[in-house]
Amino acid sequence: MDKNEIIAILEDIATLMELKGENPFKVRAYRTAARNLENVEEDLESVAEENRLHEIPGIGKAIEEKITTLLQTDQLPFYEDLKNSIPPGLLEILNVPGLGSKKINVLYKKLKITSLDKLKKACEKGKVRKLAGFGEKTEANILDGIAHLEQYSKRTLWWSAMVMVQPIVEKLKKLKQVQEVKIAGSLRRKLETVGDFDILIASSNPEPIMDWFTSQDFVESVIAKGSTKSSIRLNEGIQADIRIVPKEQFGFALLYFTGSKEHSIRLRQIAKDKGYSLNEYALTPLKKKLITETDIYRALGLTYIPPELRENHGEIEAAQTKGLPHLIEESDIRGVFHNHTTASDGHNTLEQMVKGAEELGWEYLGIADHSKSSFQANGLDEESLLEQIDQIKKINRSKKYKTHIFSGTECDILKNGNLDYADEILKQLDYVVVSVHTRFKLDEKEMTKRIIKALENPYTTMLGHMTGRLLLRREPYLLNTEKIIDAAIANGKIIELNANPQRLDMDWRLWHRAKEKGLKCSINPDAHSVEGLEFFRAGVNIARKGWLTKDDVLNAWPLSRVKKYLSQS
Ligand code: DGT
Ligand code: CA
Ligand code: CA
Ligand code: ZN
Repeated sequence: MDKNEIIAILEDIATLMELKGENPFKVRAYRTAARNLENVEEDLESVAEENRLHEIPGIGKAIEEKITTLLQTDQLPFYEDLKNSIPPGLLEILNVPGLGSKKINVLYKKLKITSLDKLKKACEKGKVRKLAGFGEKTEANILDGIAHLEQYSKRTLWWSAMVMVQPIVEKLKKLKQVQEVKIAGSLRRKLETVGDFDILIASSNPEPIMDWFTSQDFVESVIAKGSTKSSIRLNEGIQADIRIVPKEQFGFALLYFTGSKEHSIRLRQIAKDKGYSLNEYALTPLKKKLITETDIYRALGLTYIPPELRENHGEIEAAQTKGLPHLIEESDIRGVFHNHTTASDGHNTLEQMVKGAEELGWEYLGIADHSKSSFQANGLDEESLLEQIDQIKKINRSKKYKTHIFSGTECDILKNGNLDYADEILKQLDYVVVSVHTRFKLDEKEMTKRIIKALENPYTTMLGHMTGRLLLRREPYLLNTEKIIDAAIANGKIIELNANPQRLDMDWRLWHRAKEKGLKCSINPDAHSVEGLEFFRAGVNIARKGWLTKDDVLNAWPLSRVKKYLSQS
């Protein structure tokens, strides 16, 4: 077991103990231990072998023993017992935004609340507001939070969905009856979250495929089974719809089941206006053989529309006039800017990150560790940041890597819109990403003003994760996105497209218009490890959904153009 897993378990233990209402000093001891472990740079196993764990501040005998057990056996009976001693419904309540373990303990003790359902009913009856420390506002927030959770539980992040569906598709491809397999629906349109999986297969012999599909280990239950159409529930709880069509219908079926519904409705209307009828089987009465989606679009007088754009956001009109943009592709990316190292809360060192970027074939890599106010993320004080700038200069001069390193920061936007470092520091950096990490609860006006002030700072290069949302976990903070986009353009600043699959922020629905107004984008993985660099792919998907071309995206530009841009901004 590695350090990060152990830290997560120690934090979990603290939360669970707090849920049970245990001694706050004991709870704090686990939190402190977890935090101090973050700062240990040595290999934890060697520290343990040399019996030096207790030398780490905040780690006493009891916690030392637990860490040793975890390192040696990958398990901790104390932790398992603790988990088992808590009603599972209480753990679920932990997911309600704004409800911490202390408050949940009060709900449990005073109102015997042990599940989300019971909590919802108690709020509806006005029982929660009467508890000390709760009040009407808290009660309303809890109800709001539960409503969001119910929505969240119906969908899955695109990135996680792909991890589940990809191996299934690979297995299907190997079946001899299968002529072609495609993922359809929102998954193919690369929507940030998906409701279910739609898998389309071409075959002249569907029965054996359906028999295979409905009897696999990954299937939890079969919802409906027919010879050409089935629905199953995967072990992960997600539904998958599978349809099998003859090869000659494949293009039509693919077009139909890719959707979106709104896009398809428009296509059917265009067909109708031309005197045809379009459905998932054919375009009648056209006799000509239409094989691919491209053929079908062409028959309707349209150029091919990539799945990402099929949202009825103006793509039909653009395809009628051959005006679709040449969308950015993964291979256009030449580097990325928003990345963390072990200097703040990343899991890999600067050089490991550079090596990772080099392996991806990138011309440049920007390092943007957290700033000093982000103490929860081990933000850098001025001295450490200046050291990092020096370190980067040395590595660049040494020409040890093919990838050029830019020194940057992810600088906190303070409550009043000021930045977390003074100008003398900021001016020594190649670029500055500015982000909100605290005080999420400001009203819309104040939050908008705060962010615009940060955009007006001459040293700001780009705005990080604009809305602070975490998909299926946390709603955006209140802000006027239109005003922020306009302020970014007016001040010549970039807005990032944070490519972390849980953020994908700024949202694709805003990019199309923003880029027409002149806004530039940077696709930023917000990587906290070498593997995290891979998130750039999720960002490219969303950039495509936002109609972006490689010219709209800073990190698709060659090194020389980027250097010039950064030196002028
Ligand atoms: P999701 O699953 O909620 O993330 O979104 P989709 O788009 O994957 O929707 P889903 O799975 O219900 O259906 C897959 C596709 O099938 C959808 O994108 C378009 C097509 N489709 C489904 N229902 C209808 C419908 O009532 N009318 C039309 N025209 N197409 C439909
Ligand atoms: Ca779907
Ligand atoms: Ca479906
Ligand atoms: Zn951040």
